Amino acid sequence: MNLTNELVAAHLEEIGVLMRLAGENDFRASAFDRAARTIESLDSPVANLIEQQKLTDVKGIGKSIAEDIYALAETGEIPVLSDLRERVPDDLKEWLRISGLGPKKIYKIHHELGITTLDELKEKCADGSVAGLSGMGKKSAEKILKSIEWLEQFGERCLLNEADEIASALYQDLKQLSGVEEISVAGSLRRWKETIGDIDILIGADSDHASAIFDVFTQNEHVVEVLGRGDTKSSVRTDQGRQVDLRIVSPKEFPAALMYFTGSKEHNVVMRQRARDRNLSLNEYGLFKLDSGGNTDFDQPVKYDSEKDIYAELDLAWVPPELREDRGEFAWFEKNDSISLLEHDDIRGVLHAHSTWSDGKYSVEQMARACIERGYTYLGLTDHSQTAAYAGGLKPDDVKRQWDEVDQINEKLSEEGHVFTIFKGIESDILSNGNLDYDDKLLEGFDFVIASIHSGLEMSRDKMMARFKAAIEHPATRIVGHPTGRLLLQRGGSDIDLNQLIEWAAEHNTAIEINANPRRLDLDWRWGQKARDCGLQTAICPDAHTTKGIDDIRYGVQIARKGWFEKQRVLSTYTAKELKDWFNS
Ligand code: DGT
Ligand code: CA
Ligand code: CA
Ligand code: ZN
Repeated sequence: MNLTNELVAAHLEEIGVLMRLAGENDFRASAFDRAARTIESLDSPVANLIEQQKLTDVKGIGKSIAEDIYALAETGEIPVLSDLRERVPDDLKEWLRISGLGPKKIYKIHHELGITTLDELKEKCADGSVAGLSGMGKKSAEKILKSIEWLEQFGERCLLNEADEIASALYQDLKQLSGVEEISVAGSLRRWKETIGDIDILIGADSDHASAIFDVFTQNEHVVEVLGRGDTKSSVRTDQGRQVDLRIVSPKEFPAALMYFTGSKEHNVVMRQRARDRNLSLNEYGLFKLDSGGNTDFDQPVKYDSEKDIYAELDLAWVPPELREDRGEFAWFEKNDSISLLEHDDIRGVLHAHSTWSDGKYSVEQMARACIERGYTYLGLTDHSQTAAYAGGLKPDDVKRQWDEVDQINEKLSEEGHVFTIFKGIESDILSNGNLDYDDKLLEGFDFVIASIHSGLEMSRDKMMARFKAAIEHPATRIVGHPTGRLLLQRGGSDIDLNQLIEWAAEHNTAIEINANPRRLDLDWRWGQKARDCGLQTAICPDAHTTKGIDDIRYGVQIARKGWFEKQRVLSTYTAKELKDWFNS
């Protein structure tokens, strides 16, 4: 086993969680949490310390936890963890997926009400038993119920990054096999939907290769269960519980099959109707003429070599997969040959990132260097503001000290020959009365302000809108952060009028970010047409709390494309100079 720092930290963290679920001493559980954090933030590989038997030299790693880690290195297991995994009921582990319910509360409910299943929990929330527990109350019980509903609705889906990682690994594995002439991801992942049900992969290969390709697919190291296997399709479940469908069609059929299995269903319905209107029939096998009875005449195929050819037969230009949702693409591609959408290479800098000054895991300098390594030319640093005490928000004094540090690092980087700018930003909470989180004088000193709501997300629509209005009208606000506050597959967003918000923001020359964290992807792409009509600006904001978090920009770019954003309306494509001018405009 390759023992990375992350992997060791994950094991320790799991011990902490399971200990609490088992109702054990919270103090001991916390020691595992702390150790996990420590290992995670080590500068060097923990594997070296293990090899030299020097774990206890690390502050925060005691003798007993060190023994656990050595055991992990030697045997691939930690006895305490194996024991806990056995002892804690699987149903209780399921409860962890309920947003707002931590392991301590879970144990309390489980222990005091003597229940273990999700159904029992629902019952006890509804009948007031949960509300009656000390430290719970009616509000918490209602929240739990709502979260369970969410879980039941979306539990079978996963976040974009998870699906993307699984699909890429399988894709790499399969594409090099002999006989594979064409291969593509299809379905919602090719369309870059914000969450993914199952992963679809399509291969074009002659049928005599199919069996060998399916063998490799079903024997992949991440596959834990084969759900089905036929001559042209096989479905598996991966170790993270995701379903993957692999279909193999003949290379000739590949373009039509790819179009069909990319979807969306809504897009396909319109495409099929367009075919009918032209006396044609479109299906997963190809494009065919209709016979005199109006049925598909499989003996009269229309020739095509690509998706583009098929679209052309239906009087359309090729539609990028992101736009295949029946949301205006037909009107556009009837009239236009193409569309200019944001591209990954257009992104010049990183806006919205946190450092150790608030709840980020890396220093300002580390974050800046990580941006440089990735070829970006600026970092819009935005730690949390003072009210976000839970996230280490900056007091006015901290702000000034941070500014000094930014000046120093900017100078140092410039002396080293880097053309790079760290902008002094802040992610200011929008307080419940709509005020920003510092006085105007201090706010003026920032290069730019992202205004976000982090608490009181459940206020009424009117109150929420009043908060946003005040924040947008404040001259310091340049970008509105994650407007709905939703956490995908965990909790819904605030009840707000996004049409109105987009109009206000556009009127005030304020951008609304596309928060690129796969958990958020907020602004949602469905508002793309409204944004386009209003000329709304956006920024692709990774909301990075780690250096790796910067790479979430990838998902933000895809969502911006799905929302019809072209380069010009995306601040992250500006040069540092252009951005500075825009901040001051
Ligand atoms: P998902 O898996 O829920 O994230 O969403 P999709 O879009 O990947 O849906 P999936 O996996 O059920 O099917 C993949 C594509 O295949 C879908 O986008 C369109 C096409 N497709 C599947 N079933 C049907 C159908 O009954 N009618 C039509 N028109 N297309 C279908
Ligand atoms: Ca799918
Ligand atoms: Ca599927
Ligand atoms: Zn943030």
